[in-house]
Amino acid sequence: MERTFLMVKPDGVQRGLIGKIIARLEDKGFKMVAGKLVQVSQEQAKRHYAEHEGKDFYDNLVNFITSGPVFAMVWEGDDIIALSRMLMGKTNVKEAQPGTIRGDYASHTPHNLIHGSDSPESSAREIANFFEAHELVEYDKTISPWT
Ligand code: IDP
Repeated sequence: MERTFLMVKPDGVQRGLIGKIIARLEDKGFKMVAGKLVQVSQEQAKRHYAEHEGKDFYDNLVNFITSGPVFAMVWEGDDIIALSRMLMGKTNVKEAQPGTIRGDYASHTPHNLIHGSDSPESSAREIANFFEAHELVEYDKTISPWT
């Protein structure tokens, strides 16, 4: 079972899309194990986007992600890192297919509504940047054999 860090970005929170985005992940059969509203600090944002430091969009990205609250989450499921990125759609909203979260709701990059980890290493690092271990809830869903 794999875990990933997923975050509704400030545009998604302001647009009232937290519920719709969570519904897509629940509908797919994944399990939320942690979730909270967070005002991201500059330091936390820089840690989160460290791989993009030096790129031309980096300053805008840090400003964007700290511009309002985000909804930070940890989700669990088989192959969830790859599968949740498929549900999210491509980074560039012009390439995000209809049927994906970004394809259906986002019309301007970098305002692409959702972040999702791209590897197990990023997932572990990103979860630790937002959550204490005790905030992750272990529980079973009786439906899990069917998903
Ligand atoms: P991802 O969010 O799909 O994993 P990344 O390449 O990790 O994509 O980029 C992180 C975020 O930075 C993107 O979601 C988007 O908000 C922003 N971003 C990425 N590339 C560009 C760009 O070329 N111009 C403006 N913003 C960008």
